[in-house]
Formats: sequence, C-alpha cells, structure tokens
Amino acid sequence: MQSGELFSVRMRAAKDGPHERGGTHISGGEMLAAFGDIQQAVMYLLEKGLNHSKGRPDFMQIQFECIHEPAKCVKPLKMKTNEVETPEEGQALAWSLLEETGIRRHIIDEAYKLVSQYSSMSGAVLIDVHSGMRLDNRKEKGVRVSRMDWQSGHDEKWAGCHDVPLHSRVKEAVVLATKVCGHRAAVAELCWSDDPDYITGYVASKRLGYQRITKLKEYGDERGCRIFFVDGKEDIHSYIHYLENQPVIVQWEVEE
Ligand code: WAQ
Ligand code: MG
Repeated sequence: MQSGELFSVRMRAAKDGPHERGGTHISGGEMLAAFGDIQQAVMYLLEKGLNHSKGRPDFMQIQFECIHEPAKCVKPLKMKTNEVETPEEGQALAWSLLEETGIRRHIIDEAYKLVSQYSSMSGAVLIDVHSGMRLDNRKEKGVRVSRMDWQSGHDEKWAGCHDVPLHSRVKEAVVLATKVCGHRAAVAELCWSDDPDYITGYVASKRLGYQRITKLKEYGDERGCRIFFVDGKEDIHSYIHYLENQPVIVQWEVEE
C-alpha cells in the first residue's frame, strides 16, 4: 500500500451461519490498500477464508471502505523466537514473560479461564491488570483490531532480516501486536491461534517485543487465545477506538 487515498479491506468467514446468528468463526483478515490494490487484497482475503484448516465456511463478508483519518507509521516490535519442547513448557514461559511486565499470576490465570469459556471468538478480550476484570462488553465476539498493515514490500525486507518463514500468518501477527502494544493503555498481549494446525503463539509488550513461543497448545486443538492486558486506569474507550479505527502502517528500513 502506498501514499494517497487508503482503503481498509476486511473479511470475516463463519460456518453454520453468520457470526451474529451464532455461526462458528472460521477466519478473518484486515488489510490496508491503495485503490489500485483493492482487487488483489480482496482476492487474498477470499482465498484465506475459503481454504481454512477450521473447515469450509458457509458465510463470508468482504468489505472495503475509504479511510479519512491519517495513518500512523510505526516500526515493528523486535522479535525473538523461544524454542520449547512441550505446550506445558511454552505456557510456563508465556506466564513468566507476562509476569515480567508486572501482571500478577492470579490475574493471568483468571483471564485465561475467562477466554477458555468461549469456543470461537473472532476478536480479543481486554483484561484490566489491576482488577482482573474484563473491560470490553463485546461478549463472545471480543474486540477486533482493524486498519493495520505493512508498508508495501517492507514485510519481505523484515522477514529477510529475521530468519523467519515469510508466512503471512507471522507478518499479520507482528502487525497486530505492534498496533496493540503501541498505545499507552497496553500492558501486554497473549496469543495463540485457534487453527488446529498451528501451535506457535506469542507474548508481546512494548518492552519485551514480540516473543514467539514455538508450542503453546497441542496439534488438533481448536481453542485459541487472544488477551489484551491493559491498564484500567487509562481511558479504555479511547483504546478500543484506537484498536478498531486508527490506521497504522508498519515500516521496516534496513539499517546500513
Ligand atoms: N483482532 C482481535 N482479535 C483477533 C484478530 C484481530 N484482528 N484476529 C484474530 N483474533 C483473535 C480471534 O479470537 C482468533 O480466534 C484468535 O485471535 C486467533 O487468531 O508464528 O494465527 O488468526 O509468530 O488464528 C501467532 C503466532 C499466530 C505467529 C496467531 O491467530 C508466529 C494466529 P488467528
Ligand atoms: Mg484462526
């Protein structure tokens, strides 16, 4: 995506009906595109939702809209990959990284118990690090972060410098975590996929960066997790508005 008029392109797919009628979430995606790149973005998102390890969707919505707010340009979070042998070891590491950001263990446990109640969320749960209370009122839907993407071509350069597979999944997760952690209300994020064939997840914060953990669940498990730990003393309404509406472009310049 380049300068000039910018469009937000979004997709959501479900089975057994649309999300709002109780359908199971299969896949979602969000991109930013210049007008001339909309077709390519729509095709990418169509393919993403149609061929998914969670199954065949019977509902999909793809939409685009022109963005009028100016985009904020940021650098990606620094990335580290932590190799672990088992999901138990992975979760223990995730919990201790979250504790390093100052979150108390019982708050992490309660937050995890809370998201485990939902079988197919399409968004994230916001938890206050002081009280452990859930701060969004989006029930089983959660808050869906939108309007973020790499500057065209910068994702390839970034992946080339980091020795990670150039999976769209990794690039998309880094963009999301960078946006989520780029606000003063953010403390940390905990995430792993709900896709049965993907078991690597991460803990992210501004200071820790994007800490990949190679095993956070067993293969075949369709339970995902996305928790945004936030400082409830900040204005949460404006944080949610930022997550859903503020356009964010991630830029990576190779240092000479
Ligand atoms: N905003 C909020 N929550 C989201 C969003 C979004 N844009 N996208 C996904 N989620 C939530 C939702 O509840 C999903 O069910 C859950 O996260 C998992 O989404 O190797 O693939 O897209 O470095 O399945 C991370 C590790 C992969 C990548 C995460 O998540 C790596 C992943 P998925
Ligand atoms: Mg998924």
